[in-house]
Amino acid sequence: MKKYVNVRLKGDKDLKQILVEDGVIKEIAAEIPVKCETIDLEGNLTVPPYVDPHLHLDYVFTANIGGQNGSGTLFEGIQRWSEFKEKQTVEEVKERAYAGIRKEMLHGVQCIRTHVDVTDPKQTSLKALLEVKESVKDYVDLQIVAFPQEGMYAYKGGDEFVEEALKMGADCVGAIPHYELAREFGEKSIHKTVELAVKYDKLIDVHCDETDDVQSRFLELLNALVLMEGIGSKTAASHTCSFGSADNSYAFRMMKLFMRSGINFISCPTENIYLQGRQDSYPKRRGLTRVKEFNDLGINVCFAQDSMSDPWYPLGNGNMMNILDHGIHIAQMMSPEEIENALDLVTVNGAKTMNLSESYGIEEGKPANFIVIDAKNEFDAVCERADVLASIRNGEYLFKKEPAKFTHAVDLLKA
Ligand code: 17E
Ligand code: FE2
Repeated sequence: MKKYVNVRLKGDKDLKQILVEDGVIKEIAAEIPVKCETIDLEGNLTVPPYVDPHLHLDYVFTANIGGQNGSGTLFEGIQRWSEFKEKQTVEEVKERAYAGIRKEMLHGVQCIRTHVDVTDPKQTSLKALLEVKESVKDYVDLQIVAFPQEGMYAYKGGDEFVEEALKMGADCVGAIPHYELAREFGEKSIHKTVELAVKYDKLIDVHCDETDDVQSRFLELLNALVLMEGIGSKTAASHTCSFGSADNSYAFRMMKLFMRSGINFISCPTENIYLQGRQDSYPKRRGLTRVKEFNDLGINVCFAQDSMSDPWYPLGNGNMMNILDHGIHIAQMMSPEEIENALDLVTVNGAKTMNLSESYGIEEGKPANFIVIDAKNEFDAVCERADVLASIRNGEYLFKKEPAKFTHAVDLLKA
């Protein structure tokens, strides 16, 4: 047994103590009179681990392998990747994926959903990520999306590769309707996605309408089908950039339907502000979906990293605070209440999207998984883009680090 003391939980005025037994939270209270090993969290903000619900671990650190993406568009990224992917080996994908996970882990992420490109007859990426998933399970919850990067129908046999991947152990059905060669094929891919999810009892995560084209409305069909099947809460619509360009009369009608289905939204703020708006002159669109409006309506929405140095996006380091910072700026979410709850966008909302709520959260009976942030309250955490000082999983440190210390000139500025 061990006891964490001086724990500052979200929304609590008073510090708490957390008692952990066999990696599980046994009790949370102001004072727990049990004699055991004691760990002092020094009043720092303690929240459930960061969640990155949308990342491409088979792509990480390939930015310069397939040649430069000169136009900076989604479509050139797909072209670059397509030229490169045949050459990779399972070992290489594993090595890159481990490096990507390690980066995220060291920023306090403990739950990752990775898309894995299955439009490949050799299934190199999938084989690698299935192995990786198993070997990292003590450190991160890893979900795998069977993602047909080059289309279910634009790529010959793409739909069959998705189905095969589900049989091999992928957790979620993926799709990319805006990349199919005609609208009808995009729609067909959405029908296929829902059909496969029902058949194999899997979650859904679609790269949906990742374009500025307001005519791209696959989200409407996806939402309608999962609503009718009653699996909205098991479904995520990633990106939905075009919905950020849709006009209000359409958007308001749709948002009512999103509330009915319980569908989840994943926005990738750094990625999409970089990739979208490329054919705009000025004014130039931001490429983000309606994050603020979803959040106001209680439609679940979360932020994700998407890329770490790949043909789509040259930067990215797994620091969810960086993603959050961009997201709340681009989505204009800075009311006192929005700042107070901002961390939800990279923690609990992501966990809900991943359907992890049973094992996620700082509550009695759940695994003792949490991170300690170098701040005394939510506002300072966000305003200072505060670092993660420790990540604790099943009651054990994944890492612990000392807060930054300043010397010399800063003494002159003492209050
Ligand atoms: N593939 C895709 O279709 N969209 C993206 N944003 C990335 C990969 C990173
Ligand atoms: Fe993506």
